Amino acid sequence: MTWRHFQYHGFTKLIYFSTRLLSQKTLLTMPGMNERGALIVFEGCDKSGKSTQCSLLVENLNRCGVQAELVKFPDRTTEIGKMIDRYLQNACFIEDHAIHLLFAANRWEHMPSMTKRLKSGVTLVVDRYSFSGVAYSASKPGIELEWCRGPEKGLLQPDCVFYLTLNAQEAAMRGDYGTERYEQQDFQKKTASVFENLQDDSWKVIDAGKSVEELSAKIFEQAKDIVSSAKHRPLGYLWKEDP
Ligand code: T5A
Repeated sequence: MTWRHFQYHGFTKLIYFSTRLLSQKTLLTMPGMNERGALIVFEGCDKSGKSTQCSLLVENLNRCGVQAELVKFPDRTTEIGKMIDRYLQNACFIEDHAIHLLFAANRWEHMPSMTKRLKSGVTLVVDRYSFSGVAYSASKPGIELEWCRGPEKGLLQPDCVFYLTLNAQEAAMRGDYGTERYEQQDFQKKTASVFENLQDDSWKVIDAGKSVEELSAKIFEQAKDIVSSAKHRPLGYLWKEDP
């Protein structure tokens, strides 16, 4: 074998073994590459403890090796979100239909990033979603529930909705209740009744009057099953089949 031949074959072998090593390593470090993450939504009236439970669920899932991230609606940091924030703080007036469309637009602007993360295997824990959008707007006089669902159709379908229930009087005793636009007991009672109309088989109703620890343990147990069963199910789209 000439020096040239040796160089050629040596180089080819080097490429071959490096490629094999790399592909083995990729398989080892990326098990279940085609598995998607679960879309887990928390809903409920104001101060029912959604944000507290969302954060705890993300922590618990990450601790047991499930990659999970928090998403919150409204996202008050985007340009649309800043308008929503001013509206909620009673700093401006926005017509009822128009604010409804802004809340929905705030979700649509996150769909590409949420879809990408779910497909890459990350579980998303979402603090409020389209059901809040519909429940709060449809509680206002003159706005039809069906009209409210329109701009939400086609958003990602949650694998599960944890619905935290707490009566309006108990909620009013929590945190800084009353500082934002919708934090009034009569209005909250109306939103609770709309939430009840929106429930389907994917909803899990949780009595939010229990302690933080008791709730988070119960939710974590159920969430582990949801993450497992979502892995190979295709992503769905909200209210797409409805007339
Ligand atoms: N909205 C929202 C719409 O109209 N359309 C939409 O499309 C959307 C997405 C802002 C408003 O916007 C409306 C709905 C709302 O009115 P937001 O930003 O989610 O929505 O409002 P927040 O103020 O962030 O959230 P909430 O007021 O709903 O509170 P949470 O998240 O339910 O409750 P949390 O966890 O912050 O806890 C509240 C207090 O209770 C205590 C906590 O320590 C805290 O002080 N607490 C408990 N106390 C006793 N026992 C427990 N188990 C407790 N859990 C929490």
